[in-house]
Amino acid sequence: MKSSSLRVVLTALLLCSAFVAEATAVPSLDLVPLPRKVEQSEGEFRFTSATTVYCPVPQLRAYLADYLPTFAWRSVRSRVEVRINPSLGLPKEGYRLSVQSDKVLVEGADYAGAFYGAQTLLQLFPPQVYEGDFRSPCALPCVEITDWPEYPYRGQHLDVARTFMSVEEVKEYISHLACHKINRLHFHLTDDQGWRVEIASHPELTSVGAWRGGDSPIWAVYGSLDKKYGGYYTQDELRELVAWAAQRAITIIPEVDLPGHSLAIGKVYPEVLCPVERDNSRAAGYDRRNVWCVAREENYALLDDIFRELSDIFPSEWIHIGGDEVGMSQWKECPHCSALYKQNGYTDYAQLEAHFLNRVVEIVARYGKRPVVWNEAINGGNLTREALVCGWDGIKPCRKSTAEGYRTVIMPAQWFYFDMRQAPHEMGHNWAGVVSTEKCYSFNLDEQGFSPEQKALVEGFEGAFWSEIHLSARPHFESYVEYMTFPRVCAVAEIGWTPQQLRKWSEFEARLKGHAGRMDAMGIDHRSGPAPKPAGKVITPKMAMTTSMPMSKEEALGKLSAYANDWGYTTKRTCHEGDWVLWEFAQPIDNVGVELTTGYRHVPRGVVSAGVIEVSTNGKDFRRVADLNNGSATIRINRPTKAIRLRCTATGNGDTFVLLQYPVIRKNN
Ligand code: TNX
Repeated sequence: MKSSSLRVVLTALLLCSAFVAEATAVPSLDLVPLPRKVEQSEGEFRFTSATTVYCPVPQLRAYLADYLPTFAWRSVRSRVEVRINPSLGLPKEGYRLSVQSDKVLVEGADYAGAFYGAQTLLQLFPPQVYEGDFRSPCALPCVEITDWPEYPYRGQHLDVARTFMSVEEVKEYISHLACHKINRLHFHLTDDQGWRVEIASHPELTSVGAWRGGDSPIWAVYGSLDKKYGGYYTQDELRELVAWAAQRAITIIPEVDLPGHSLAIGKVYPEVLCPVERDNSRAAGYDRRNVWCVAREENYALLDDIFRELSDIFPSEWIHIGGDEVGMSQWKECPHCSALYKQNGYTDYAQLEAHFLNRVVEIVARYGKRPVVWNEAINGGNLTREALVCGWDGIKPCRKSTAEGYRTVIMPAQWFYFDMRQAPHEMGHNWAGVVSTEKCYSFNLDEQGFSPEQKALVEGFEGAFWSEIHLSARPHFESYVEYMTFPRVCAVAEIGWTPQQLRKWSEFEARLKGHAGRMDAMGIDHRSGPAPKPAGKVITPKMAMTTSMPMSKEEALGKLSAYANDWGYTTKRTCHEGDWVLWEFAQPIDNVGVELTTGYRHVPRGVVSAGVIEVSTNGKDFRRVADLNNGSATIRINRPTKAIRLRCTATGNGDTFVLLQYPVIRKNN
């Protein structure tokens, strides 16, 4: 064999062995999200206390120093370098990482690229690196990685309106997302239950609008029903968050949800709502109008103030202006809105919504911003194509939005809503089904019927954490938001980062096992292991359920008495003090636990907001055994019991109904 061909064979063998090594001998790196191109080879780079690191990007150096404090941060070139190199020829956010036995080099196409290269580098360390202050000597495996994201938008949504989170909590959340190469935080700052951003020109928005319950004009709902609850961010705090996120290559996109979901601002400035008379008797007198009047010209001046200040706080080129779930009956009843509707020749109130939003688009454009909207905003057909659309309400609206030429963030609830439960017997909503990590990871644009043209309009993906349940879960489940977010957001990160053809659930699942150690070290209380099983066998003893409240449906009480409707039934009005619900058993029940729920299971909405639970052994004399907590109580029955009664001790629950459920009765183990 000639020496040149020998070299070819040897090279081929070497390549082969490198390839085989990758498949078998070389340990899996468990990288999440999976980089585009990874070539592992034998050998390692030894990090010791004498290793120095050179990072000429001060912001990034400061970030890395929290993880790798022992290594001298030299201002001279070192064996380990992390830097920006715009002439790499890689797309935005791309990086190259090379670990050789004598040198480690991370080069990013831009700041984000260098940051992501550094993240992949950290994933090569033992998980303890995430505990901070990492000082042990260790070996990094030799590897060459070339990587860049498939999509420019890899987002996570956070609802701090229903449940407020402190600046420190949000910072921690952002830090955890950044380790997964998530680059957008969609910050849901306003909703019916609270206004959380300080607007200096309108201080009442937070002094009044950030609070619910107690003496607030915004009634309590979703937990904390017996006291005033809320909180908000000052502009200084928000600027601190923006800087924190920017250091982690995350852009915060603030959302002010308009023109619906505006009960809070409507309680502060009732004049922004349509001047319509409503019958509020079903809600014990509480006015629940929550939609901006489109025809009131002063409203746009107020919105100008709001978006001027917001634009100054948030450097993001995008601002989310809402557009979901608008109660349009208020416009139909409003003389001014219906006149405007006629004057424009509209045939659908969705056109009036777009009319309103187009005016808001003009306002944000004045401050150099581009609009993001929820998918309903395009239903009228007249919303500017400038808008970026968040497709949440199923896959159809995502297809519609891309078919109509809108750039779209894909986040249909059935795959991307992290307020849905992760297994059947866990906490969480279920209106969009069970959303396991596998379900989320399985999302595939091709399988969902997107054409190449439609795919080209996909900006990226986003997980959503809505927080109706967060507040009531927190007292007994401090880390609820982490548990609901991780590891599902790891799946979103990979869907957005890694090309579809490189993604495979079984491999992701295996990598996730290794990655779990990193999340542990980060202090994330992520979900893992098998789903919990319910405790105790459920029994359905014969009973009759009655109530003082009028039911919406004739058959309701019969069905509930037969344990027949898992969703519950609504009453015709909210609860009043003195209302009662009674469960009478044909044979006394004993040695059981009884879960009594008013409102949605897992979500304290439509609840009896305050009440007591009483039990009776003879069906006549009752003894108080518990107070309702967020509309629910679990009691232990240890003697033969004929009847259980719920007695309501307050009027109103912020809603127009109470949702009644049958009791869940479990045999004591
Ligand atoms: C629908 S998603 C909503 C939210 C709720 C969520 C609960 C969207 C744009 N609107 O207001 O929090 O469902 O899953």
